[in-house]
Amino acid sequence: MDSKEVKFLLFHFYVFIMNFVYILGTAGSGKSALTSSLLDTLRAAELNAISVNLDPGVKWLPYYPEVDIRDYIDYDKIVEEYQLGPNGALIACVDTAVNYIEEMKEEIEKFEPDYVIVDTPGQLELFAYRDSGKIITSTLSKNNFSIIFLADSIFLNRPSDFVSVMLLAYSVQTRFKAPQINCISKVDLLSEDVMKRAIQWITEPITLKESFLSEIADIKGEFSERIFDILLEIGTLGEFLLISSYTGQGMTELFAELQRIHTGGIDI
Ligand SMILES: Nc1nc2c(ncn2[C@@H]2O[C@H](COP(=O)(O)OP(=O)(O)O)[C@@H](O)[C@H]2O)c(=O)[nH]1
Ligand SMILES: [Mg+2]
Repeated sequence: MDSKEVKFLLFHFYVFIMNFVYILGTAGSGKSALTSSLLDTLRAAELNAISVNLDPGVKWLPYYPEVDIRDYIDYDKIVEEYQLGPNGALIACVDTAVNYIEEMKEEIEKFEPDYVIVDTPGQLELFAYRDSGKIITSTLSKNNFSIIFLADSIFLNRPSDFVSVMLLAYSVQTRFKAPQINCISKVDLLSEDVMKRAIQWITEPITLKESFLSEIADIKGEFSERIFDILLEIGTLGEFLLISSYTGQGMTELFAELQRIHTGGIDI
């Protein structure tokens, strides 16, 4: 093989590296809205970004998915055929999706994308805590994927709410064992005071710890303190970004973090 051929192969290898980003989060946290704004951000940076919708039950999306689970699975048909309620039907749909994942992968590859943004079903547990979620991520993207974990800014109202989101973020991290960026969405809805307090909680965790411990003083105080310290040690809090898909706040930081994970030489 001469050097021209080696160069050609290297170039081909380079262009075929697809970076998968799965957006997971609590119901209604803005996963689909973030998929849309992230596509805009990546495309503005002249990257070839496509989207995959994995929510079989969604009626409307704020973006046009290049690959869509709804082309393979008919949610209404499954409800009718198996006489299931909405939650049972969604579980059946996501579990059935596993059968079509190779076909979806072929569809994705045709676009030769730099980034594949994957929008997951409304309810976090459907994707994060069922085996199908893990099968889908490993079949579609082998080990080359990251996760954006999204929680609604409503969780910034009380210290204990925020700590519970940190625990949730950690539980997703332990499930997927992938590089993960934790984000609080819809920060455009926060008052200036709550926003300031959130920034302080994130940059000076001792302030969050004090407020958290005084809020839950009567219930298992020492135990909670130890859990909080462990969360800090793991670094869960340091990685929280405050973002808004509507105003674009935090999107530059999110983009930089994604690029750092996917092209910055971090082991994934
Ligand atoms: N104010 C505000 N609303 C948002 C933002 N992102 C999403 N939403 C709204 O939150 C609701 C749920 O958003 P969606 O993307 O469907 O959430 P998903 O269920 O997690 O995919 C919708 O009414 C969105 O318009 C945001 O950044 N700011
Ligand atoms: Mg959605």
